[in-house]
Amino acid sequence: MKHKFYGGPLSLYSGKARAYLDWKGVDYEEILSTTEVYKTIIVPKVGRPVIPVMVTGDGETLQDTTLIIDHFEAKIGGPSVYPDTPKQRLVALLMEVFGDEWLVIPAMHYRWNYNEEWVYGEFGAVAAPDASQEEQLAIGRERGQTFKGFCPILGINEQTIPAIEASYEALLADLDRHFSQYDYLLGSRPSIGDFGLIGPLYAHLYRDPASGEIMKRLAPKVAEWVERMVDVQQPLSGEFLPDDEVPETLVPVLERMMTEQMPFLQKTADIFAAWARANPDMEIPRAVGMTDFTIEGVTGQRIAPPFSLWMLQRPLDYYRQLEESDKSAAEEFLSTIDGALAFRDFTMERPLAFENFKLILH
Ligand SMILES: N[C@@H](CCC(=O)N[C@@H](CS)C(=O)NCC(=O)O)C(=O)O
Repeated sequence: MKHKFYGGPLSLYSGKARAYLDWKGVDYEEILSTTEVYKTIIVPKVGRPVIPVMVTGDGETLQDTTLIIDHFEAKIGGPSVYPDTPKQRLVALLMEVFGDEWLVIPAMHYRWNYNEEWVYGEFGAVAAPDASQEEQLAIGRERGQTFKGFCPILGINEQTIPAIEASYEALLADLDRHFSQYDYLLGSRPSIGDFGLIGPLYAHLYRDPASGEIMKRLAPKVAEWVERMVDVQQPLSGEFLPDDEVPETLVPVLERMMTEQMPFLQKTADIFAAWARANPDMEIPRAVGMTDFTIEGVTGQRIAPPFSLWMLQRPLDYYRQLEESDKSAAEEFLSTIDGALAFRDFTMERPLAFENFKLILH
């Protein structure tokens, strides 16, 4: 049986997994996550309505793009999206966290504040592909409202929007400089970091028409990278740069992550530690409260999601288990990145695991 991939063209994380599956040369069938599919397949198998979901040829259900990717990395072998060398591997893992868990902010802002009506139509087209356009719009409006409703709790509001836009435009400029020299983050092969970034930078920030216009105008090289990522010409091709080189052009991108996202993640970890002490037997909720974040000097409040900590554990665990000489190479590299102390000295009292589609204390 062929692997079945349930997702949708407008979905951020579907874009991440699909780009990977295509690069890895996985033979799969993509099935639209219609209302019927949610009801008969996704919710019964995963326990909640979420995409993407992969049901492998062996009947195993995988949710979470990171687990889907790691499953095929282990099964297929061959060229990997995880570099072998310490600095590149660390940067790739960090960029995955940045794309997956932080760039959702500009992605959601531009989607809902620049493309709202168009997106309703898209939601409808996925939910009920056979319905009339009018019916699709009505269905899409209802379904899309839920997602639009996430904007305020993600920290998107009148005060923060100018800062979110300034930060996104600066990020585009940095990435445009990078992609004018390199095909992918770390050479001619995409890494797990590229797949983290492609989620927000494809579905919301390239494919949504008004967002795509902005990207193509401000950062044409980023738009070309998006096209390379989603329209794979040669699966399993390319190499990471030799000698564990991390291009200089990635430094400002890493610094943006370290100064915007990392302090927020530390606050989230502190709140989560207190929550876990107070609620030892409770199922871990999607958010453990609200906390501050600062972008371009503007401070807002957003939900503190424990899931982001599970993602951050990947680069943290990798960094902390490095053997001496690799560790010093990584440490020396981090010392050149403003704000990276927040990562190096990150404190997480309660490690997390993600099992059976749920976060649990480790
Ligand atoms: N970290 C997950 C996130 C999946 C996710 O949040 N998917 C979105 C659509 S792109 C969704 O279904 N959200 C609905 C929800 O989580 O309630 C992954 O990598 O798969």
